[in-house]
Amino acid sequence: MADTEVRQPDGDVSVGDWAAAPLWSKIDEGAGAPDGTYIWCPNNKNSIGECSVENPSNPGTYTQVDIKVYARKSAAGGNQRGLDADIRVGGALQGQKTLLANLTESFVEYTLSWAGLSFSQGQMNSLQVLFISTGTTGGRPANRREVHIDYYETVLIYTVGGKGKIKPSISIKAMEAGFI
Ligand SMILES: [Ca+2]
Repeated sequence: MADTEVRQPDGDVSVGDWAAAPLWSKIDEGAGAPDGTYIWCPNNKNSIGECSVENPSNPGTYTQVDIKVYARKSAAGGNQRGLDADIRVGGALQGQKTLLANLTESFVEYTLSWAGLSFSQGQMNSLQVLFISTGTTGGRPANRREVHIDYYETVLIYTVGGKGKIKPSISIKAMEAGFI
């Protein structure tokens, strides 16, 4: 049985062309509570920013990382502007994914998952999240659009006891409830 733990950005690793530093404190409030302060990538650049994430507080084996990112582009129409994301654990990127190739002008929460992981609590202390603006940056100035992020939440999925073992007390409860 898996549990979840929500963690927030807690430091800047690489600002890139994103503004305004510090980035992490503007995107750390979590899903369901956008505070209106956002970071942005300028309308003439695509760039990668990276933040560290709060350490997990539970021992166990971390098998999946989900992210929830609240993003938009600065105005309707104009250039196609998108956002990709990646996560890094122990210095290793886990595979870049696309949130959306062309963001809307309204903030929307996008989710992505990295499944099939197997990291200890200690290894997950090194978790970092990346935000990668994509799309068109040139053309007529009137068509250029910034990429905005209001929050970037991380949901860590872990199993207590490691290796996916189910604690006896939990499995008995599951049997009683008819789940097994
Ligand atoms: Ca914010």
